Amino acid sequence: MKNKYFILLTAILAGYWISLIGQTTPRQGELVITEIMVNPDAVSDANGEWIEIWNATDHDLQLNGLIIKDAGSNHHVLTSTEKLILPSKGYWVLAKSGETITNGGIETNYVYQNFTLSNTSDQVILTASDETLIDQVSYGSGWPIVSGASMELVPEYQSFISNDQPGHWLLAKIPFGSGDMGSPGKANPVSSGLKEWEQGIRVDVFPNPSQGRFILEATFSKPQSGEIRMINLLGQDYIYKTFADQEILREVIEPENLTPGVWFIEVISGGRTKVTRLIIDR
Ligand SMILES: [Ca+2]
Ligand SMILES: [Ca+2]
Repeated sequence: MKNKYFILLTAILAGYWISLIGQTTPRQGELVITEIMVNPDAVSDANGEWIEIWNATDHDLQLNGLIIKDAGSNHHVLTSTEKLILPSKGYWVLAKSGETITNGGIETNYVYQNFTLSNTSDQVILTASDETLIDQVSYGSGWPIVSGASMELVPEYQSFISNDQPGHWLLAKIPFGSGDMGSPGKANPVSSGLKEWEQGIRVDVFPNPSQGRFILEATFSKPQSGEIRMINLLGQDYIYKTFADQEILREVIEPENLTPGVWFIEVISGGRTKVTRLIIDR
């Protein structure tokens, strides 16, 4: 009888030991932040923000107890009754919402709370349960942040040190789910060029002056995502629209009830703004 319990206990301990060896908790550099959706356009920020992480090791990692936080008050501990296992060399998407209808059409591996991404500057910090650092990314001015596209870490810089540099990140250019750009849960595409978002913009408006109807053409040296805004000296806003993955943008705009006078058309892309003057004369 005694012997039977001993065998049972040994078997349980052996199983526990195997699971400990097979799935360790991550240490510094073993997880890498590879993609960040700061400012979704197809869905709201409240539902559509997400972060992609990558297991850089040749073994599975157990993420229960992992902390995601910023330098401020955002703080979340990954919690589940089940084991949260990120396979070797695999990608996980940590997201605000697990509902594909409202989160932009992404498959999520984990849904967090109390963590939001500022559209201008913020930090994504991953630590172990004892707050020792695993990886962090601090983005801000000079980073490729636009509405409707994620920032993707260029694959050749896929390490926890290289992802600190803004020049190692690019705007995503391939659509997913509901139409925003990104590659959630998948390896980032190898890009042909660097810093497409820094390329120039050419904007033409004709006829100008216009009696109402006019054509707006914006030409980019590489496909771009961004926004168009039309404002006048009184601060009146007429159109506000976003575009994605466009090399030549051509819009026929037929404004109704537009106040005659000087209007400014702003094409905003990759943190740059091109302003063109338009006279409405009628
Ligand atoms: Ca880092
Ligand atoms: Ca990706």
